[in-house]
Amino acid sequence: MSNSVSVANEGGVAIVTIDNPPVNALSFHVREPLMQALVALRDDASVAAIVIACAGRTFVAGADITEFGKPVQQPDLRAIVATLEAIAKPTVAAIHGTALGGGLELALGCHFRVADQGAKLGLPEVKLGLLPGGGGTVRLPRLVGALKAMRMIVSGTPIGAQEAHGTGLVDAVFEGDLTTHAVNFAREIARKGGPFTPVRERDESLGETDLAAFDAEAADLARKARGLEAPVACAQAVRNAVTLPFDEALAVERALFVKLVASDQSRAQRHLFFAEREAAKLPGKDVVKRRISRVGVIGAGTMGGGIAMAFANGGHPVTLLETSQEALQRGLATIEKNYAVSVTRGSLSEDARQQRLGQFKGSIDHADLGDCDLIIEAAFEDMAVKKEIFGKLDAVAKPGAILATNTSYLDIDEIAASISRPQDVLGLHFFSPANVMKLLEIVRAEKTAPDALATVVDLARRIGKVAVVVGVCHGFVGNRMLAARGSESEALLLEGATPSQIDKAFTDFGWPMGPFQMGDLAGLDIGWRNRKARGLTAVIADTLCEQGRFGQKTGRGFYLYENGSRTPIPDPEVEALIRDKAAEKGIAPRTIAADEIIERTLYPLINEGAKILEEGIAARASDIDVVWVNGYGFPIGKGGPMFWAGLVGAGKIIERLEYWLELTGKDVFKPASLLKRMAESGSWEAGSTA
Ligand code: 3H9
Repeated sequence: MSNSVSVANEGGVAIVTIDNPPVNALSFHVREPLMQALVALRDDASVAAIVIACAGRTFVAGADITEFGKPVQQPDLRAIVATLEAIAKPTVAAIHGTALGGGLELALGCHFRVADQGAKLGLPEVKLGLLPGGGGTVRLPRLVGALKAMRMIVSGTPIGAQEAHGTGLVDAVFEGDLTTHAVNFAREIARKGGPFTPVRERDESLGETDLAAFDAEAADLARKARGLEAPVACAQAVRNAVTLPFDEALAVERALFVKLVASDQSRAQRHLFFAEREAAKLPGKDVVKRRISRVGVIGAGTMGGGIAMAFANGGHPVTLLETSQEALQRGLATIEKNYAVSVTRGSLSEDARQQRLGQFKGSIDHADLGDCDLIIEAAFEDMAVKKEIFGKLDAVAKPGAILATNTSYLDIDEIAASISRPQDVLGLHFFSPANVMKLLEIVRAEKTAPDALATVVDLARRIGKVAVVVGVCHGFVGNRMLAARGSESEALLLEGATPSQIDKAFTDFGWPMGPFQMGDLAGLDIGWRNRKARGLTAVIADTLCEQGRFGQKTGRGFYLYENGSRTPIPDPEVEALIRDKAAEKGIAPRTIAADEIIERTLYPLINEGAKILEEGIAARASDIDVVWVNGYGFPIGKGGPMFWAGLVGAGKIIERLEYWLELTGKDVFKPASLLKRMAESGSWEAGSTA
């Protein structure tokens, strides 16, 4: 056989082992020998049963995503599953690790599935803008029922082995050596004798489908999909499994898959899949990482508390430091409350709550940070405050401890230069709420040691964060680009758009919310303070803040919020204020189309991204996409600002930027030279310096 597929015969049970590291994806070099092996075993009289198993850390985790968009090399997965399903002797999939996508579809081609107790099974294609294209939408409902199948396929979330057993997806769950158990299982089944019913013929649970309930839930899911095509196609395909004959439903699934795989949305989502993995890669892979056990967090406010929870959730003991017992107790009480809410909601078990709370140690003495391997300060955003804290850390932290600041804007090189160990200093810019938001900007300062950087990149991944390494500049990648967007949002207000018109243009584009809803949620006072510190103004937002309108927390901001509700209500007072300010500036209001709102706000943002790349603040255009999708809600179906710029065309973006530059004279519209090179070469690569 080939290196990727091998066959052994254990007393009449054939074991077909797939070995294609790292995740046993069904690449062409696996499919070809797998098909040959199945055909040979089908016709081999010495074989009474067949087990399909995998070497390494997991069962097949899916089709090979790198092959999408290229001509399909036969045999494809569908042909393999059809061949497998037609074998008259019993076939058993032995699942450990993750049976995902095409991997689970392969297992659904078997008569039986057995799983290791730690295994996970799912069809996550929707996360790549696809639907399962190897028969998953038609076979899974036949085992677990249509409603459960739709939920699994539309969410893409895998289920554990025990749950899979309960739903009928898995026939047995084992502890210990899975292949041995699977062989014994197969032998026993073969001994009892057939006929063995393939999944395609098992439609007992389909008859129970309540189509009205199914359609109601599908409609709700479609609404939540916010313009994404894949979740809608997934639900449609599962419905077909109920209403159409098997082969017809399979043919429609195929047609939908072919359409989606060629769509911009799926291309965007596949781009993001690889971008997130690429972002975690640093040059000089072999650097020895530092050991991180205890983590210190300075500041028990919203940010510090969230950061502390993120590490406790990741299994790290945490020392939480405050300036007074009172502030410390307040911070710890909030953490306790947050965990209690998770238990009430059912997302955390009582055991896990106690275990996590057990990780915390509170203190008001810097000396207690002496046994921490990583210390993150999340104190007030002020250079003098930060320098004072770092001075204290310099005195108490153990040698080799990594000293991090959670600053959103400040110059980390300046902080590092103020202490005796700049090589240990870096930025860890978490996004609020830090225990929930996935993005972490890791800021490499001028003197940060490579091993310190590699350590936090690795650590971030282990606590479930999506990490992007960025360089030092005001606002790093995310907030610097946000500022470029923000100044134009305000300008559009003065020219005649209302906050709700602008926000609607954003949500229609696919954002979860627009800039003004976002500002009200985050608190307008944050940006106000930051602008004042830098001598900047934003006339509307500043006036709202002067009136005490800080957003949701004060019940009033760009919108009104009644009785603690989070639903924004347009406020005539704010609209009058905008008109007054515009009149003061001599700006006559005009009607502004949604297209203009998008290009005036997003093209400057992309332009700033190009400048960031040019300066080497981000290493890759795809890193910027990862920041925007995971930290700011950029629509995944558009792949992030830089990917989307490629779809729109850099030439068109430059043309529009130049138009607005001529009209307004503003710097944000001055096209970056990298944007011009992108227009010529079609690639951001040309200017990437890091
Ligand atoms: C599908 O199956 C369609 C079918 O329905 C129809 C077909 C007709 N292909 O994530 P990791 C690479 S769609 C190619 O860091 P982990 C990944 O890029 C597919 N490459 O590991 C990385 O490469 P590198 C449905 C893949 O342990 C390396 O493997 N399946 C694939 O944290 C390690 O990955 C999915 O969507 C792939 N399918 O997590 C599952 N998968 O080292 C996608 C991974 O060069 N995969 N790579 O950066 C995953 O969710 C995670 O990789 C997994 C392991 C949970 C399996």
